[in-house]
Amino acid sequence: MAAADAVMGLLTENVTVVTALNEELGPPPGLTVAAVARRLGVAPATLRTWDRRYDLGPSEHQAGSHRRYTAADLARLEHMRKLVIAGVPPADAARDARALDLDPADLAPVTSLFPSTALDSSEVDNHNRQAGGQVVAMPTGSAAARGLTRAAQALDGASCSAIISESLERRGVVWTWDHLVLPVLIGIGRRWELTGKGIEVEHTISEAVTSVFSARVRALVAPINARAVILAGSDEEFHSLPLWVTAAALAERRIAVRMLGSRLPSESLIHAARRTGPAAIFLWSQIPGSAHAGELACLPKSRPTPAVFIGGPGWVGPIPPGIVQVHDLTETVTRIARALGE
Ligand code: B12
Repeated sequence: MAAADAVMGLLTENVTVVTALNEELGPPPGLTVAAVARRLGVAPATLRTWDRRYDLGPSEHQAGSHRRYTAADLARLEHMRKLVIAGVPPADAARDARALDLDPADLAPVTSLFPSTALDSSEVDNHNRQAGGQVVAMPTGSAAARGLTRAAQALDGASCSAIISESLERRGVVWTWDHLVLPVLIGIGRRWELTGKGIEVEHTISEAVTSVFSARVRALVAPINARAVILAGSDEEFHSLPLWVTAAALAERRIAVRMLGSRLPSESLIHAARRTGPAAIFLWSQIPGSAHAGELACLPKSRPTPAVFIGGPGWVGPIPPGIVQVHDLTETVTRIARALGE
């Protein structure tokens, strides 16, 4: 009897969910603005603008009800979003999206496109406002930087990686970091600082940056350095992107590194330095006050003595003699290469 009650309870619950879903979907076929916004990762206001300005709105219309997006509308909007993320001006992207030759047979039925965890339109607006994501003003930098910001805000890691990879192919590691990735990271960090929201956006871009730059590092064959170069983050330091970009920039010069990652305890650093006898050590600390430069005085004095570089805003205290603070990627890579005799 108890089991039967439980089954009845579940059934009732399911009916409620399905009813809510059907209400959200409205009379099929058709998706609401909220549903499409959620699927594309853009604000509903953006969809309304695209409708008004570029005639990319919902084509389903039934008297007395809100207009609904069809699967074809959604395909055009997805195309539009991809092009905008890739840096194509919105008017051109919209022209391209409107001209798409779509075969209805290739499109998924609209009812299969909606996730079961539906939010209503006010919830989506609210979610977007809070997400530190979709409603952030775009940076005024290059089209690629705007595209990268949009892709990160849409939690679209694949597009982030594609944009970064394309820039790497064309302009190399240093340019890509200084002019594409860094401004976007700083913008995203500012957003978090102002709202306390958007860690998921930080994670999306961080994963993309790490995977693209680390792939560069792995692709290095026949490095020119015989002696090791150690890269590591200070104890309790989570930020690792500057380490990966440094490794990738060195790989571009055919210099291999021993990447020891973020949060390396001091004893482990000392141990690693003893074991590998490096020519250079580069340590990153991001969070201000989190790393004490004075503690580095206890690094082993192997012969020949390694060149020790520290970078990032996290270091405090007097810097022991022989340790050099570096201030940007170019300086870091140049000094490490010099320490290797390059
Ligand atoms: C991505 C990111 C994360 C990711 C890190 C992922 C990863 N694998 O690295 C995650 C989500 C884990 C994270 C966590 C945190 N983060 Co965070 N994060 C960032 C973000 C967006 C980018 C970090 C980064 O790589 N920056 C690139 C560096 C190089 O930027 P920069 O130091 O500003 O660059 C200057 C110089 O260092 C120099 N420079 C530039 N490039 C290079 C390269 C080299 C080699 C050298 C030597 C110098 C150099 O030029 C710049 C001059 O303006 C920054 C925003 C920002 N402005 O950096 C916040 C930021 C660093 N994070 C911040 C904070 C507070 C945190 C957290 C404490 C809370 C949180 N947001 O979750 C935690 C905990 C971290 C911890 N305990 O260590 C704050 C730090 C504020 C402060 N002044 O204390 C920042 C600045 C955000 C902000 N605007 O408030 N974060």
